[in-house]
Amino acid sequence: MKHEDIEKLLAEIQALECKTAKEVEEARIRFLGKKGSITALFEEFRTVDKEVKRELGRPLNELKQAATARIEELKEKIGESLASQGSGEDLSMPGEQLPLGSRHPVSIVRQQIVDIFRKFGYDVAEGPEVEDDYHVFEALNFPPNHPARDMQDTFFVSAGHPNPLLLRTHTSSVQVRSMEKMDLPIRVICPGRVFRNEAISARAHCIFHQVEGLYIDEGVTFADLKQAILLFAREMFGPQTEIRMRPSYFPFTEPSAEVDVSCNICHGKGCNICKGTGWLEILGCGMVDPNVLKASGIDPEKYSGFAFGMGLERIAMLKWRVNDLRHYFENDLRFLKEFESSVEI
Ligand code: 2U9
Repeated sequence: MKHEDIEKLLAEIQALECKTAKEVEEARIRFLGKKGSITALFEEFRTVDKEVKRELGRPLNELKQAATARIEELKEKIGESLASQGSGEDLSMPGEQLPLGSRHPVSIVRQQIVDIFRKFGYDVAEGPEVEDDYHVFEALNFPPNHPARDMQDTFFVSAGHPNPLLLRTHTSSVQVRSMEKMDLPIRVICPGRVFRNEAISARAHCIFHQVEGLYIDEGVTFADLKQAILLFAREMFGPQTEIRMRPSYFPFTEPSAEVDVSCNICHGKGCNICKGTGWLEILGCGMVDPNVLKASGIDPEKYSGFAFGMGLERIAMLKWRVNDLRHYFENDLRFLKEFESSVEI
């Protein structure tokens, strides 16, 4: 072990330059690692005689200190320049373009319907999906033993007697809440998700979406209902659209009707969409039953009203000729991309 060995390493250390953190670490290992050249000198130092120890002890220690300090200095320098470079990315480059998604067909139809009724002066109201028996059935004139209240048709959340919690089977509960709190006249439209205990198939699903509407004022008649539905149908399906009404029954309306629109695919000639009839069923409606008005504290002698309801999946099925309800809930991109051109941004 000679003085020159130490001096040679010291010169190397002082001249050491590194460009990356990896190079600094490699240099540290080369000089100070277990098998590093400075470590090797320290091992040799243990074997030399006293006189050499006295002579080379201090320079050897100084060599180690100089190496450690230089390595630390280089580490700091590289750390600073990395920080000043940020992540190394060129931030002036244009970003990667994210693919634009498309609106779901049910959302598109809901928005169209809501926009039409907004134009007619209706407010939009929303309410809870977990509702109580009172707002879904009792206040809407459903008799206590009505089949819709059966466990086979309704998802119950809690058994609570006499007013169990359940998943609403229609959005009519929102209109009941509007009648409870809004001043008259009421013109309200209620879009929302509803739940029915149905076996899932191409034609039925346990979750679907509705838009319901309610109009209450003095002197509202069936003629007003018919005109509102006709105007809506022409806005929604085109100005040539005709409607027809067929008598029906709902616990909450009397009289009640189902509404068909003229098939704008075959224009009445008969096709497989309208099953050869020239008509497509799109909604149900009627004059609000006096018992329903009374239940929410509205005097049926003074006020009358009409209501209507429609299923959005069904309307979207007719519009885009979708043949299986399950497509709406599967989020298959091949299906969703079909509606890209319908996006209005
Ligand atoms: C109040 C009073 C009356 C809402 C109405 C219908 C007729 C109707 C169905 C269409 C297809 C439900 O989605 S569907 O299965 N709805 O036929 N709905 S009248 O009547 C109301 C609502 C609220 C207070």
